[in-house]
Amino acid sequence: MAQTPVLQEPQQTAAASRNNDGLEVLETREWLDSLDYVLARGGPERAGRLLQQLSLHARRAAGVNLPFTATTPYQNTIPVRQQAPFPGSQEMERRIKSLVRWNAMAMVVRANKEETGIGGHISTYASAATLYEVAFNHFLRARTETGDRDIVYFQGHAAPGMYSRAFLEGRLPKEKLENFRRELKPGGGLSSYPHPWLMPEFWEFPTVSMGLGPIQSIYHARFIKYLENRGLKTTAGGKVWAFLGDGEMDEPESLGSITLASREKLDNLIWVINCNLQRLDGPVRGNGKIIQELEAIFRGAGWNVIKVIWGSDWDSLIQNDRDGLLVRRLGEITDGQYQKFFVESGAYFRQNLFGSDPRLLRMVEHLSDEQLSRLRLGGHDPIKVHAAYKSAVEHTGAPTLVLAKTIKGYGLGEAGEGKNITHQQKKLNDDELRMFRSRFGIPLSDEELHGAPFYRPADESPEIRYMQERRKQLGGYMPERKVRSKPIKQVSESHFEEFYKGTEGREASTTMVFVRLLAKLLRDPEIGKLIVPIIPDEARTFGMEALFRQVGIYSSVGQLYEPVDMDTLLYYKEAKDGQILEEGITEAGSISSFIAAGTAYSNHGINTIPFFIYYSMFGFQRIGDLIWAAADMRARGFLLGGTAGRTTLAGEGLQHQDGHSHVLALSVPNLLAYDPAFAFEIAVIIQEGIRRMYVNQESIFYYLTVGNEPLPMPAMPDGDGVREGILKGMYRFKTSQKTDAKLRAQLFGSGAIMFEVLKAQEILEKYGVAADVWSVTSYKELYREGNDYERWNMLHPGQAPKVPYVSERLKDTQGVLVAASDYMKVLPESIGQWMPRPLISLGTDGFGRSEGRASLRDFFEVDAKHIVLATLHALAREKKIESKTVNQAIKDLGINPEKANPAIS
Ligand SMILES: Cc1ncc(C[n+]2csc(CCOP(=O)(O)OP(=O)(O)O)c2C)c(N)n1
Ligand SMILES: [Mg+2]
Repeated sequence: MAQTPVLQEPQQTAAASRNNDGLEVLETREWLDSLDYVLARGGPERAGRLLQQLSLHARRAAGVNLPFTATTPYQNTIPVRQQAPFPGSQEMERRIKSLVRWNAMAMVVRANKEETGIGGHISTYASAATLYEVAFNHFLRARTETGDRDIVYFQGHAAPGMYSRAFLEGRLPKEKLENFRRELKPGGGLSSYPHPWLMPEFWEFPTVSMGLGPIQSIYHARFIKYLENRGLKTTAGGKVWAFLGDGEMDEPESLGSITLASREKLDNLIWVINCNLQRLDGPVRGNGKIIQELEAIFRGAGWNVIKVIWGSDWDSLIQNDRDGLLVRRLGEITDGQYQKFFVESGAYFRQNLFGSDPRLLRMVEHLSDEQLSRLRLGGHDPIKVHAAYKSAVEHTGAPTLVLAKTIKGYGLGEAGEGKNITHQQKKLNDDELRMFRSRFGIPLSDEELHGAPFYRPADESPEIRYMQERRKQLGGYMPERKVRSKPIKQVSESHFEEFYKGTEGREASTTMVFVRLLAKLLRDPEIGKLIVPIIPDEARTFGMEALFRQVGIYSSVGQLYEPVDMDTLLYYKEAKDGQILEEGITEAGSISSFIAAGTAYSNHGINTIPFFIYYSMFGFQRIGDLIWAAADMRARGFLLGGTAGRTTLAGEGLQHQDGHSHVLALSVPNLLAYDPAFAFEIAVIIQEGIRRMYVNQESIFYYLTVGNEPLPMPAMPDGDGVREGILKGMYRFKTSQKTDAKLRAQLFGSGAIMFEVLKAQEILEKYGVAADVWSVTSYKELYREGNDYERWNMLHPGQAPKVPYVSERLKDTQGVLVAASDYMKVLPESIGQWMPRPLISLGTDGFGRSEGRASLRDFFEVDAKHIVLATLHALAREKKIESKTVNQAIKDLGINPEKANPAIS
């Protein structure tokens, strides 16, 4: 129950209002007095029941329909009398907070003095300092009594505050702070924002691409419950905290999954939204109220919402507001206007907020303008923030949202407090530094101020001792990233052997092969339980429904219904210990689960191995930023682009047919990308992936494309170098038997197009061309290695040059070079520079079409006949054959030379 009940006056005409005014006031007072009596006797619960009965009665008796409202009045959710007492020393914590504020500000100011334009943010942390300090001193547990830990997503551009605190804790030396945003300085610096890739012992979650922290925190909290329900995580009780911006809530990823959190009753999740009412350019909702808007959204979604709007200074004003006049007035004012109040004088505040009604003016007549302008907001009051957090951690059955009202740039005064420019403020002049120093009581003299020096009291000072003691009580420092898991044992070879033999003429798609391998791995006594299959509602598309029954679909409540297909072998089995994460139609949610599972080795000391399979088109281009975050976070696991290939996915057309995910995959530095053609290639790649990621503990992850075209899977060729070649990116799959031929070619195929290349090899024999066929499993690996060696050679003149794998493998080959894949031409071209002769690349540039495979491959010019044509064309270019032979071939092969160019049609 809220504190003083606020009267929502019904709308009425002006005349009625005049006639009834006196009577209404009297009547209202009588009702309120009665309610107060009930409250005093029966408590808030009894009062709540009574109000519900009243509203029911009014509806039944006279059809009175109270207007739907998802919001509560514009006041704190926790009434003063239910507020938990503050457990620490307020004075000491204020002093510590001031020191953190100072050094955070100094870090940005100094960095920009040294190098103009280096950037950084002062005002975000300035507004959030209390929200963080209360959490650091009382709530965020690096280790709980049971050995669990809290997981914290820090707001990306509040990073200076986290560095500043770590400096005071003695964890970061001054030199590092000097090099904020200068990571290439000798000795290293500090990342602008949280980047585990760059600061692997400090940051855990890259949150600065806004919206990614919110969605990841939800799926992380859910993944923790999954680990617990499956018996993989034995410690419990940790919370997931996410500190977020109010502007950040505009990102679709921020709000898109909030109902998952309530549906799954994630009471281990707490969001703190810093409602400073501003984003980068200006107000978040100048003409509205972001706190009320978010309250409505989250309450509607089933969250426990705690508003922290007014500081303790407002308590008596609000308590004396018997008729709810003040709270109503506070609720009328727009955020844009509040922002104006923050920067204006107390007189302006009095006149414009309270001046609308003489009764309001009377409420504040005992306060001077100065006192009025200093009335603190809830988000700057440790008592209110503490009470909110305490209530949040104790809440059960639903996630909690704390909405804290603050001022952006708090404490910056003229330099930007509450101003629209504040987000970008990076410089303070001497006067402004002096003001900041005095306001927060930093013991630096005027002379010392110039240059904004860092300030850290001695280790023995009461401030440092206090903060160290608090962190000790809470189990250690935060943030801190470490690898908490041990390597796993090498996986048994036996799971993979079947795939080396091939399918002996039977047809199987590479997706089927993958699913079969996954099913085997799931049965492994060691790693089986660690595997996390993740699917965004496509299991049937990928032929994975057999897994439903084998390992079950995770559901926190089990299966509360009799599935419609119960009598079938492969029924839709949900279970509390189900292993599959069937995420529904959300690639963003699924990759968030992938990230949670792929980083559990560090976050929770559990080596879960995620396999996330999805429509390849909806991976890199749809959720590329989350994949980038996964890379930054050193996530491990396998991404599987299913139904891949622009021409291999028949029928689905322009939106589904992916011919570029491998090009986009080039951009992710620690990702290995493979386009396997055969079952044995998949087996080799996955076996090696598990070894490198979970035995060797390398910070890499994998992308494999798998197709749905049924094809006969051959046996793995004998010979050394095949396994190595598969992993390094290429190997010779089939050497031409035509030893006497004068005309020669080397053909490169990948994925399903490999089979077109093999067909082309046969046709070419009819033209007297002996072609060897290579399987290129990974252009990306070849490209990476080629560049690596190229660079080394450039930097080491006079030394024996390193030879890229491509060059080494092709050096003794003869003939023209032709590559064909189901991806853009640029993919093979990316390694052309290390080939001994010019390469002709066939690929699928352009928009897809709804068509069958044969027509698509003809349209995109990647089928056998076009590979033959490209080879003959290359031979003619080399003057090995005459152009009329090529012309004849065009006719014989039935190619229309005037057909439209697929790349631009
Ligand atoms: C996806 C994305 N878009 C844009 C930005 C650039 N950006 C950084 S901070 C910011 C404003 C943040 O406002 P808010 O979330 O309210 O945070 P505050 O600083 O006010 O706490 C913007 C637009 C970003 N970091 N990420
Ligand atoms: Mg903001």
